[in-house]
Amino acid sequence: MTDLVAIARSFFAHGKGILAADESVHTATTRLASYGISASAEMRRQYRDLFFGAEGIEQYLSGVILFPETLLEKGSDKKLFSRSLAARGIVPGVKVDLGTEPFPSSPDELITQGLFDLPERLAAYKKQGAIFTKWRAVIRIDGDQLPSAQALHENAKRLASYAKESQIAGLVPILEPDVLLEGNHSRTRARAVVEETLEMLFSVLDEQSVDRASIILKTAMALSGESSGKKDAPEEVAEDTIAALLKCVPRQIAGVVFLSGGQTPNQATDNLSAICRLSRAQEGTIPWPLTFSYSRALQEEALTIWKGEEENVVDARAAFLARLSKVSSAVSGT
Ligand code: 5MM
Repeated sequence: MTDLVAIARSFFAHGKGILAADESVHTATTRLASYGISASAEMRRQYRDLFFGAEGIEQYLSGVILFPETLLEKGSDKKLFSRSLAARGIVPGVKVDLGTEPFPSSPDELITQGLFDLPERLAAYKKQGAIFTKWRAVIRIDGDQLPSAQALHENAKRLASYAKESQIAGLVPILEPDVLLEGNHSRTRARAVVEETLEMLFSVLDEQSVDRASIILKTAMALSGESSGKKDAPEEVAEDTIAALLKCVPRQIAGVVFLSGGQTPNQATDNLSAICRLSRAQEGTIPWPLTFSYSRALQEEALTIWKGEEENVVDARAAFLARLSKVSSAVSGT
């Protein structure tokens, strides 16, 4: 277990964080299409290569979350992505959930699948070079109706079972209960749901005796819903997010990473900067290291430039590195 703790802590090296490049085939197809790029397996490989092949990413990235197919693919340097990342000191991991399905007792809510053959898949991913794993649960807010306690409980049980299996397999688990930005809720409501979600999660993790020291929490920030018409000040986001974490997250976990959740790259950077600033100002009271694990907020600007064209790769990579530099500065305060 000691090795897992050391690996989990290594993600929080000064100014570094995690790139979430684990879009499923469905999400990658939709995302590429939204930038006018028609998706295929080869185009998805080039999409990964755009980011992983950018020179200097190791200054900013401690880890990359891959989709399983990417573990078996090679970059334009003809090396396996997982090996070339590891050679640059960037730890490769893999998304191991199998996406969501409607929760039978509350069909407007989603439950994450993938426990059935998880031990076998974990063993295979480990052989293929994965050092850590990630499982995402999706939590929808709808007024005071959703999330239901039953859906929160079921998702928490599955996150806990996944975390336990991942630790048994010798792979650091990243637990991602993603409280969605979709909706017209207030920031206060989002904070209350983040708290309810995390309280449920950590109580179930304890029931299932999951080792706390080697888990990483990947959480949403406390933000007003995207159709609420409200734009939160970064300081407000920071205050509510830190308060929710302090109330619900045990001090022993290895660290907390944030998802961007559909915020613009600038919002995700500014909010993270305010969160980390507040954390530094409250030195001694915030027990865990904090950093980013963004997908959209890191990749969006580069995708706009790339358009799936080889001739745009250099400029797209420059935009990616510029955003990485800003997000890294947000974490380190430099
Ligand atoms: C990259 O998207 C990940 C996989 O999502 P799907 O299962 O829907 O394809 C997702 O888990 C991602 O790691 C997180 O949502 C963080 O990404 P954002 O864009 O919210 O930072």
